[in-house]
Amino acid sequence: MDRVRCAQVQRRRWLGQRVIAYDSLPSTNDLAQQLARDGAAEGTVVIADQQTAGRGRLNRRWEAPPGSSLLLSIVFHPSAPFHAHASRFPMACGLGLLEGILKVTGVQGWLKWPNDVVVERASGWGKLAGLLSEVVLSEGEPQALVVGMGVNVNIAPAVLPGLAPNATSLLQVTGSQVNRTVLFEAILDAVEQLVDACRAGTDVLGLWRSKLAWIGQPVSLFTPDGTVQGEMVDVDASGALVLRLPDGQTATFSVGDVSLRPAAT
Ligand code: BT5
Repeated sequence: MDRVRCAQVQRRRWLGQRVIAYDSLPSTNDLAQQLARDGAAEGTVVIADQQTAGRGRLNRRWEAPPGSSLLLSIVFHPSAPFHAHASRFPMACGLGLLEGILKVTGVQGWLKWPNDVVVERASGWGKLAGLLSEVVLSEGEPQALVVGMGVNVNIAPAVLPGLAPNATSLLQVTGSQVNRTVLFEAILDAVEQLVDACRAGTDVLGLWRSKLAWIGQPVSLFTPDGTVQGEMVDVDASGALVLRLPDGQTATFSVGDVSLRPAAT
């Protein structure tokens, strides 16, 4: 198994100046949250070759065979007003993932709202990566933001269906092994530049929207309150999903899972 060779990753600026690497951890997001509570600087990165309790949103599982993936979490300290800035950093991370993957492998991914990375395959859309953004609270106030990324890099095609029905990997898409150290560095570079741009006043919402899959298409949205069918019209200024419902009205959703629906014939 190749290792992610963090010592070879040249970090000149703030993101990844401190990289804490483990063979195995319960969840990189849990450790990054703990470090953020203990005062870890912005740009601290936690990375592991294996997670024993990797999490997705809504406490779902994130599974990856040891040494096959990039499993990492980044600590951010968004400036005040916290939520205005914090809403853009996960977008910057999603865009940085797309950019790093494209640069190293030539694979053009898309973002699936709210922040998965998907690719189009002959057999349909496949999920290549997922992001998990969590706010770290201190006495009820937001103190830091942790963004976790799980990227399926060298997962053998035969293993993928056991992870999730639509899981894919860079190995499956490209047919070759990808050097995880090189990909790690490219993703950090791209995220660093995008977050710098946010801090300098650029709103990444427009770019993020331009990379969203399925705008204008019929989708199903699975929410904690049930399933909604509609056309994916847009995202609003906060990044929430705007659907046109069958009665012609639009409705906005901030939580849920989207899946593409075949157009009615
Ligand atoms: C996500 O959640 O997609 C966010 C995943 C974030 C994982 C990273 S790894 C580093 C950091 N530390 C953590 O503990 N987590 C973060 P969600 O949209 O809820 O998707 C979860 C669903 O994806 C599961 O219910 C499965 O169906 C599916 N799934 C699990 N493992 C997968 C994989 N390797 N590839 C594709 N799909 C997967």
